[in-house]
Amino acid sequence: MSYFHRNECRVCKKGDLTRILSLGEHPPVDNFIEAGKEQEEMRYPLDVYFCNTCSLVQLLDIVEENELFHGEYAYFSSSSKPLVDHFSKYADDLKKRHTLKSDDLLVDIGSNDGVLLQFFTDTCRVLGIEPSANVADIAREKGIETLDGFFTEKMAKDIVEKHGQAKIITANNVFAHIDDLDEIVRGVKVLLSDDGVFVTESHYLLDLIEHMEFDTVYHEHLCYYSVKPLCYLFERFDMEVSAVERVATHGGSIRVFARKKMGKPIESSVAELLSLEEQAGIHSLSRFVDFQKDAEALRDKLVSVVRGFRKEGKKVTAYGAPAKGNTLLNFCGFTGDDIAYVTDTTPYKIGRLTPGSHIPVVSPDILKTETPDHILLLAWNYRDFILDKETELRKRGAQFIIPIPKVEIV
Ligand code: DWN
Ligand code: ZN
Repeated sequence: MSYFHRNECRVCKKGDLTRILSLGEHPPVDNFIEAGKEQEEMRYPLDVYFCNTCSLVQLLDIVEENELFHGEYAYFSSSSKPLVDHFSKYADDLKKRHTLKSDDLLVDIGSNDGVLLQFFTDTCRVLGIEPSANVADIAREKGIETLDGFFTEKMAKDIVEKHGQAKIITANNVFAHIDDLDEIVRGVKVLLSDDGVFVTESHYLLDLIEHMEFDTVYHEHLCYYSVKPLCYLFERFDMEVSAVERVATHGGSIRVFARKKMGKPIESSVAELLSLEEQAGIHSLSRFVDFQKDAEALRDKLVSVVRGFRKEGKKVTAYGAPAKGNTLLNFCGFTGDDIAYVTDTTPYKIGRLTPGSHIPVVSPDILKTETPDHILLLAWNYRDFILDKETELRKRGAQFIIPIPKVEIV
């Protein structure tokens, strides 16, 4: 298992970079392990940098992608109902924005278990691209043609030869995971029709910094996008950002529409969000000077709350085993002595241990009979849905600890 350190920004290729956050050494957050395999675990530096040229916030320690996305990838987008609902609405929004004919092709890069494409199978031709075979198989079971592997310019040429160019290409919670962005954008230019649109959705830097969502920092997430560096990137390929939308998913995300330059007008949403970013200061290094201190302060508060409860003999468990939850657990240094178990709805995760903290992941069924005193909500991005769903558990006396954007007990 290997990683390497990049010395230049992956968008502008300049080397004027400043480290703004260091979370220590962490194992890949989606590598849930079987008991007995704790010793095999590798840890890598988890440091975040700011590019003083194009303002891209990014990781420069890159874990080899087959170490992160492999035949046993643990993330199934359809494991969270709120996320399936999100992609259903996303599909409706896209259909409203872009009239699709039955012969049009929609390609989803990083299509996971077909969570978005499933809403287009009766509208147009669809094609998924997914490197994790175990997840891609679920999409195929839904009748969604899915190519194995990582998207490349060569794959784009092969797709055009066989299927023609695409009217829409999407990349959801994928475009932030790519080290060689140039390869992807070159491939998109080959695959996208001249009147087509490339739509990416990634968690949004403005939400991350304003709501202290530092747990969304992990090795899969190489970029923490704002509009400015994305405009810079597409400009380098004679493409343009034509529209942007903020969406609520994953603690706050940004949906970015890009296209080949054809002289068409740019939506006002782009200038509006660029100006909001400028006012919020996220194009300047100074906005990030307290990031490390603020993250450590939240960590120290959470550790003192959890260990305070444990000293009182209380039982503390966790709810949801999201990728970000593992960054938080490991940054806090929690182990099974602090958190007895983590419940999660993903069959693949149940029966395994969380990476680094080695806490058992169990089925939520346990909560039908057990009432922990306190439950750390690691999947805080589904807070309303979960607190509503667990009303009865809370009536039985369980209190939830919400870690982000600030530690609170509800
Ligand atoms: O980039 C990525 C982000 C955007 O999505 C991927 N690397 C992986 C994933 O990150 P995540 O694991 O933090 O995503 P979620 O959707 O916040 O994960 C939620 C977890 O909580 C899932 O494992 C399912 C689980 N869950 C649960 O146990 N009970 C979710 C809900 C809603 C529930 O009620
Ligand atoms: Zn840069």
